[in-house]
Amino acid sequence: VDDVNTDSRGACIVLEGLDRSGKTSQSTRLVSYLEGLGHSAELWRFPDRTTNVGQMISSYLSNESQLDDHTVHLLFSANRWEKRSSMEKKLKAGTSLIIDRYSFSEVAFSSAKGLDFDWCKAPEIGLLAPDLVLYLDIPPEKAAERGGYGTERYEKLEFQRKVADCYKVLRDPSWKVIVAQLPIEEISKQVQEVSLECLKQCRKGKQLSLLWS
Ligand code: T5A
Ligand code: NA
Repeated sequence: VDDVNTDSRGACIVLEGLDRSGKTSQSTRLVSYLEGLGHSAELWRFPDRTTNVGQMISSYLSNESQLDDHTVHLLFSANRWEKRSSMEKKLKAGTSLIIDRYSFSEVAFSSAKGLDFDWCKAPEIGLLAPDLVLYLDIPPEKAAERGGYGTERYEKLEFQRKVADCYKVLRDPSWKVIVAQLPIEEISKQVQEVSLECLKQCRKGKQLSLLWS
C-alpha cells in the first residue's frame, strides 16, 4: 500500500456514545479495515478490565462491589493513566489505536451522577488527546431497544438520558457525529472515510496533543 509510511505515527481514534450505540461493532470493523489497507492498528477499550484497577472497576460495574462516586471516577482515570505510556509508544511506532470509550465517557457518566463537571475533567488533564472522536448518536430509547440492556450498573434508560445530555455539553465541533441508527455497513463507510483522512493528517506530521486541548 503506497501511503503507508512507517516513519510517522499512527492515529488515535476514539469512539464514544451511549451504551448499545454500536461502538464495539464499529471499532472492530475499523481495525479490520485499516489492517486490510496495510496499516498497523489495534483495538483498545476503556475500562481495560484486565489490570488490577480494571478488575475493581469491573466488579463495581457488575454490582459486585460498592464504591463512592468520586472513588470510582478516579479509578477509571487511573485505568487510563496506567496505559498512557504504552499508548504513546504505540502511536509513535506507527500503530493506530482505535479506542472504544475514553475520557469523554468518564466525564459524561460521572457528571450524569451529579459530580461537578470541572472536577470530572481534572484527572484526565495530561492524558493523550485523540486525533478524532467519533460520536455514535442514538436516542436513549432506541439504544435501550437493541437486544435490551444487560445487568450492568449504568444500563438503565433514565440514567442513559442524563448521560446523553452530558455528552451534549461535552461535545465540540471537532467531533464527528454519526447517526447510529443507520445500517451497520453505512456507518462503517462514514467511519472509514473520516478515519482514513485523520490518519493521513497524522502521517503528514500532525503532532500529538494532550487533554483538554
Ligand atoms: N464508563 C466508561 C465510565 O463510567 N467511565 C469511563 O471512564 C469509561 C471508559 C463500560 C461502562 O463504563 C462506563 C460507561 C459504560 O456504561 P462497556 O463495557 O464499554 O461499559 O460497555 P458499553 O459501551 O455499554 O458496550 P455495549 O456493548 O453496551 O455497547 P456498544 O459497544 O456501543 O454497542 P455494540 O457494538 O456492542 O452493539 C450493541 C448491539 O446493537 C447492535 C449490535 O449487534 C449489538 O447487538 N448494533 C446495531 N443494530 C442495528 N443497527 C446498527 N447500526 C447497530 N450497531 C450495533
Ligand atoms: Na461495547
